[in-house]
Amino acid sequence: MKLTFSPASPFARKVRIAAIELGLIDKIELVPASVAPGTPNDDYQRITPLKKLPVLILGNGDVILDSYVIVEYLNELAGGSLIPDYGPTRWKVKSDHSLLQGMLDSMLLCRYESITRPEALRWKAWLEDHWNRAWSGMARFEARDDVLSGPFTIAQIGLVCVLGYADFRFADCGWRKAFPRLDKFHQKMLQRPSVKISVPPAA
Ligand SMILES: N[C@@H](CCC(=O)N[C@@H](CS)C(=O)NCC(=O)O)C(=O)O
Repeated sequence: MKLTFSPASPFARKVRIAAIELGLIDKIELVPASVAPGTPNDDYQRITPLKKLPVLILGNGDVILDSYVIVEYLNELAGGSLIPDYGPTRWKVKSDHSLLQGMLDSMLLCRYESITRPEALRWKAWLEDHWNRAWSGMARFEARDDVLSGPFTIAQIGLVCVLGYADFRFADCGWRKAFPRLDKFHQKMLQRPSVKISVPPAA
């Protein structure tokens, strides 16, 4: 299997952490890919019209896209428990992950708005709105004991990726001071080799 990959991508990081935890990382070749809004990449778009990474390319050429769906696929392949199989816990974990995914989407849009978009076209209120969504999400998880001290699932992986991306791209945002329980959670998670090895490189 091949995974299109960038060490800066929090979505690709999510899949990498899951693959390590599930014991599948040795079966996956990480293929560097470079994508950015406003920049054509015809070769990559032949793999996925959405021109986003990561995607997982199977041995038979099938393409699985969206980081959540890739993790779901790997979890099934390995018989893992990153996504609970049934019952209320399943829906709680999936819903928590959706919130975290939305937070990552908003953070990425903030990054694109402040770096990629030409300066004259930037929209401050829109950027602040998206940052506020990510920040409000962090405040929500600060109060979620069940996630902060619960079993290791896709929700915890998603939260690690949000906090790592905040460190990587928004180093001065002050999340540790504002959310001390998230800080403690993050420190605990960094003891896992999968989390430690996938920390984004210094910007
Ligand atoms: N929902 C997608 C989001 C993936 C995504 O937004 N990836 C970013 C890289 S971190 C990307 O490819 N951006 C390029 C673009 O939006 O043009 C997933 O979870 O895989």
